[in-house]
Amino acid sequence: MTRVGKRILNIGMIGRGFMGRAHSNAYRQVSQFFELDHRPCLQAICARDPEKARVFADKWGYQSVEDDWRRLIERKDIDLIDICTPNNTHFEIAVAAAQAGKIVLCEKPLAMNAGEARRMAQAVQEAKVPNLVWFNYRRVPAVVLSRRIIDEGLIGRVFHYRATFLQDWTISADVPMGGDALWRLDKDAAGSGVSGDLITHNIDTALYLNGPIDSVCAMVDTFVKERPLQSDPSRTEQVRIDDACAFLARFANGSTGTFEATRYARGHKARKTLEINGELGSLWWDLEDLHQLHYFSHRDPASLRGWRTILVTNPEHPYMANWWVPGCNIGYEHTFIHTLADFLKGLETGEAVHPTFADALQTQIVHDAVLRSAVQKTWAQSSESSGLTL
Ligand code: SOE
Repeated sequence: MTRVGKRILNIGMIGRGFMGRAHSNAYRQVSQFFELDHRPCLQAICARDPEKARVFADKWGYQSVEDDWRRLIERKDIDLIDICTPNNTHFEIAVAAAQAGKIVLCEKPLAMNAGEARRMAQAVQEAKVPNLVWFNYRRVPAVVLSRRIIDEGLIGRVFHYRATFLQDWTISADVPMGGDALWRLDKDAAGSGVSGDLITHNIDTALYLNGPIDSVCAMVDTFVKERPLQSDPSRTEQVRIDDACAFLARFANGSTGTFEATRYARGHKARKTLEINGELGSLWWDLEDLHQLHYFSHRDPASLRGWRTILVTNPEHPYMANWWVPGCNIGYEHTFIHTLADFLKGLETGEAVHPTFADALQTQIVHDAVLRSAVQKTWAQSSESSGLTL
């Protein structure tokens, strides 16, 4: 306990890359902006290169450094393990952490495939440890507001769900693959390409807003067939990840969906969009302009009907009362702070905070179906029951 009576939650962070930074920032900020019983303490950072780990520890305020995640998990002074390493390491670390009785948080996608994800979800369920996957876009205020609008019946029966995630950073054939940051281009480390890295975000957002996806029909493509290796730029190897992925979906609620993700959409950096068309209205949102939610209501008087743009910064809007004054925006990093704030609240109430590992398993099941469908060139079922409590 601290002097002000907060329960200290000792964090053991594994990974010091982009996500290690995004999560560390959330641990440092959350207590300043949200009233919570728990106060995170940055107890240890773990990374393979001890020197780089020390530099990271100094910058972010971690108390100690480890270079072996197994040792970190054995430590009695660690309550929570946060996994921010490449996808091919999530399974082993998460299962070991759960078996050691630690709270486990994992960066997305949860696993390399649904088989791994299922065993991870079982491990946290058997160990009865709180768990969460950092699909952070569920916590954009405008996305949460969309869910409220849908739940209040304001757009009525949904006909269409449309999602994109467009980037352009791998168009040059000179971009190397493998190693720091660029492991996302290496199939052995990432498992897949944009389908795992970007479309899983959109699947998670869709499951949150529009419910389960029953079946999918997909295609994938790889435009740059060979790339130099980051570890040895004089060598090139075959690219085995998907550069672009698109699929049609049938949702359990009867609506149809289209999903597209690519790293070859010149001019787009992180254009994650969603559009939902219902009988009574529609919603449209874009991550690159994350405070603006576009809403059309067919119930408006005919002469006034038109798309309205809601600036989602009022205290009445999700999370915004915790920040500044209306009109003063927040950004990408806040979605991680919101995720953590909700998770810490869940520790107080004992209620699961979503997406849990079991929720992320559902996303992984859809993702597996997408890849299966693309290979088999046919529709694939994506609604297999996980048999786990969500
Ligand atoms: C890839 O460029 C990436 O950083 C993803 O790995 C993140 O999950 C996404 O939120 C932004 O893009």
